[in-house]
Amino acid sequence: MDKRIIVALDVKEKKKAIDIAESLSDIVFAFKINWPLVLYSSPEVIGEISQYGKVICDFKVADIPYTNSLITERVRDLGAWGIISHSFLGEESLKSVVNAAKGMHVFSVVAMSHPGSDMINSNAMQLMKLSIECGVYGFVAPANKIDDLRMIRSATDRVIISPGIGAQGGDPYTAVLNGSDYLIVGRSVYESDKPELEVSKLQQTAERAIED
Ligand code: U5P
Repeated sequence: MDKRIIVALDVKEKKKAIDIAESLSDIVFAFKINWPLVLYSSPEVIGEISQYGKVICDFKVADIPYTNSLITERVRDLGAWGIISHSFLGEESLKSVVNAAKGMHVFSVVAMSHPGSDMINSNAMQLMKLSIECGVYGFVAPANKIDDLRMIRSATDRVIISPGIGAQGGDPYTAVLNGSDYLIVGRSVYESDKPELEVSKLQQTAERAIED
């Protein structure tokens, strides 16, 4: 069975991030790096974590096309497998990310998991249409907002990666059943005494949902 878990490494200590990545390298689909880890260490952490698996940079790129290109090129050169971009900035901005990615996998945010995300989530269909036209590889859609997730799944066959499990209330079984391909999990894993056990349990739950 394919690996289904993406671990978000939102920790402040680089050593902790690397230790967790090393211990989970055989059982996760990928690692997700967000601004906190980069800002507490250095951009080179992208390459260092890449030694233990695919790295998706969750930088939610959201700027003018030229700046987006500079960010995306640098992320690719540092060794990332994927990058997460916002889509609400419009076609030119998102296209600049896709073009600069040159083979790196671009995921577009079309809905979010936090309270108050209605402003973006209510425009998810329009953002998806634009993202598909721009040639994104996949989407970020919330695991804890099942109506939004289901609607997004119904509009695409592309890959959906979903945060919002555990600490944000989402249930992994329900998320996979309603369209998530990969579950993004941060605190439930890196705050656990046994991150490997936590990932294994999530993986088993995802497999059960796929079989059902
Ligand atoms: N993330 C969300 N929701 C979104 C998009 C991204 O939680 O809609 C990111 C967070 O920034 C964090 C991870 O890096 O996914 C979720 O972590 P946790 O809530 O599992 O600790």
